[in-house]
Amino acid sequence: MQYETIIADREDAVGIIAFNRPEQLNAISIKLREELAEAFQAMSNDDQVRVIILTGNEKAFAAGADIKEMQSKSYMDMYLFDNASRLQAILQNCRNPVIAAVSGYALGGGCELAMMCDFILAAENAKFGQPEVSIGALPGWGGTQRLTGLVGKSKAMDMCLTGRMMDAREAEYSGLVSRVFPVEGFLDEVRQIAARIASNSAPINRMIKECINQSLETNLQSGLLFEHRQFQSVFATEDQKEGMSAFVEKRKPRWKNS
Ligand code: CO8
Repeated sequence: MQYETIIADREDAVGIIAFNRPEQLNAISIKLREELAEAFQAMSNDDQVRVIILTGNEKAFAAGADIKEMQSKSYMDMYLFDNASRLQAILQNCRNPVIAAVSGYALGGGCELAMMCDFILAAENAKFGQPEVSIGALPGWGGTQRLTGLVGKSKAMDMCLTGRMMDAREAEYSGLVSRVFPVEGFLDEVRQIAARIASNSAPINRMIKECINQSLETNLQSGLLFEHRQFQSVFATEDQKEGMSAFVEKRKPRWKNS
C-alpha cells in the first residue's frame, strides 16, 4: 500500500512503519494520523506480521503535531474532528508487540506516540520532550499521563513545565527508554530485536503483552491473579508442549502459533 506521509513495509514477520515528512521533521499532520491508523489496522489484520516497528529518520522520530496546521483551529474544529483519539485507540488495541525506534527528536505528539508503543529503543542522538508549554498548549495525547507513569511525578512535572528536552541517556536511566544504541546501525539493531521477538510463539507474545498492560490498569492482587490464570491457560496451547519438549530434547522449538 502506497502512502503520502509514511512508508509501510514488511520484512518477514516484522512490519516497519516509518514517518515520511522529513522536511517538516515528521510533524504529525491530520493526513499522517489518518495514514498511520490505516497502516496499523492493516498490519494488525495481517497474520504474517508478528511485531511492528514505528520509526522516523536519523534527525527526527517526529517533532510533534503539525503546529502550522493546528495554529488557526477552533475548539470545535479540534473536538469534532478527532482522528488523534482514533489512532490512539488503534495503537492501544494492537495485539502484536509494537516497538518505537527513536532517533533524533521525539517531541510533543512524537514523544506521546512513542510512549503509546510497547517499548522504546533509542539511538544515542535521541531527544525527548513535551515542549507544548512553550507554544501556549499542553500535552494532549497522553504526555502528562504516560510520562508520569514511566519517569515519575518529579521528572514529568520538570519536563512538561519547562518544556526541556531529555537526551537518550537520561531517558534510559529515567525509565522512558529500554535501551540505547549508537546512531550508526541503529535500525539494524532494532530489526534484530524485533526479529527475535517475532520468532517467539505469537499467542505467547500477546499474552505477555496483555499481562504487562494489565499491571497498569489494576491493583497488585488482581494483576497477579490475571497473570497466573494466563500462565495456567498456556498449558492449553500446543506451543507450551512444543517449547518444553524442545528444551528437554535440546533442540529449537518449532512454533505452531496455537
Ligand atoms: N509542526 C510543524 N512544523 C514543524 C514542527 C511541528 N511540530 N517541527 C518542526 N517543523 C518544521 C519547521 O517549521 C521547519 O519547517 P520550514 O523549513 O518550512 O520552516 C522544519 O520543520 C525544520 O524545523 P526547524 O527549522 O525548526 O529545525 P531546527 O533544527 O532548527 O529545530 C526543533 C528543531 C527544535 C525540533 C524545532 O523544529 C521545534 O521546536 N519544533 C517544534 C516542537 C514542538 O513544539 N512540538 C510540539 C508540538 S504540539 C504537539 O505535539 C501536541 C500533541 C498533541 C497531540 C494531539 C493531536 C491533535
